[in-house]
Amino acid sequence: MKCRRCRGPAVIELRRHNAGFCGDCFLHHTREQVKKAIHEFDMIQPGERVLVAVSGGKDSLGLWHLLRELGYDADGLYIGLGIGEYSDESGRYARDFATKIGGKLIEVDLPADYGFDVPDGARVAKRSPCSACGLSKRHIFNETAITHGYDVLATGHNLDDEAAVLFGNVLRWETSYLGRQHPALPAAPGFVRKVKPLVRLGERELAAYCVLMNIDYIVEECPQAAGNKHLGYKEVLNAIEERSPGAKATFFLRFVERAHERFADEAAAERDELSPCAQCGAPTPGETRADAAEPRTAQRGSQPVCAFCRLRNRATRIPLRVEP
Ligand code: Q46
Ligand code: ZN
Repeated sequence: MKCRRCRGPAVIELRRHNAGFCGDCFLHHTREQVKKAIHEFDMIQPGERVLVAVSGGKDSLGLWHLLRELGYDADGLYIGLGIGEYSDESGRYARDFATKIGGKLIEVDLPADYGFDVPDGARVAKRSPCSACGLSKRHIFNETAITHGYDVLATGHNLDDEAAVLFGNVLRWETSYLGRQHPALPAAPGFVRKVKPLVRLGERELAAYCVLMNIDYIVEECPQAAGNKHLGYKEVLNAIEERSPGAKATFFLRFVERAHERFADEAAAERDELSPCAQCGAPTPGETRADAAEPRTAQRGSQPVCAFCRLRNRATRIPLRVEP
């Protein structure tokens, strides 16, 4: 097979694009896909400060590298989740990579800074590990980006991730989640802008990018991932992609283009009704379905307490602190 761009020998075939690429032209293709996503969705303006959430995996380290290559002012944020050796190891990859590229890495440690780890948080809150973990990461990403004055938070969600999330949201017709699923969520009071510049690239492309760029990343899967629904959705989508190359990209990118808008009003209305958490100040809904399972003591007067603070309170048994 020949490279589509230079006609030299191809080293990677991308069936979705019905094309093969040599190493250099594949790297060019990868950068072009990131540039295209950034421009198409107005993700980052020149001169803005970007905080990249890095886990030590291929997607987030690849994203950090790509953004710096494209000339963006991008620093990294690593969160230690307290998942045993996996966290020790992933932290090492993130730190080594930051040192290698001379990048600034902000580190937050869930056990040291917030008093609990993901396995304990999941156990006491009777949530799945990924649910407790996702809630904690979203909270800390947003809080850290705001505290450190970044304009935008970038995460390494790729096309496979987004298609799997969309698949799950459609299976349950989670209309409010569908309204929030977009490659670029604008800033709002209490929320930094959040962007996903890898939405036009698949997992395999990120792995190939890291290999070609000599980026060392953690290959082991998180031990808490077993039973994660998204892994099952990915398998289903991979089987469909195998028969119909390009199906994943069409599914997700056409949703963004043609259907997202239909659900956006509901998500915007929910965002407008948020009020500050009594403990941390982050925007949070009042009582919701999820709250109903939480102790009533989580609410004081009309001031709600956010899901992250409630998780933290239960995991650390810190008495509720409410500002007078
Ligand atoms: S780190 Fe956390 Fe993932 Fe591990 S507990 Fe689940 S969400 S699988 S990206
Ligand atoms: Zn809070």
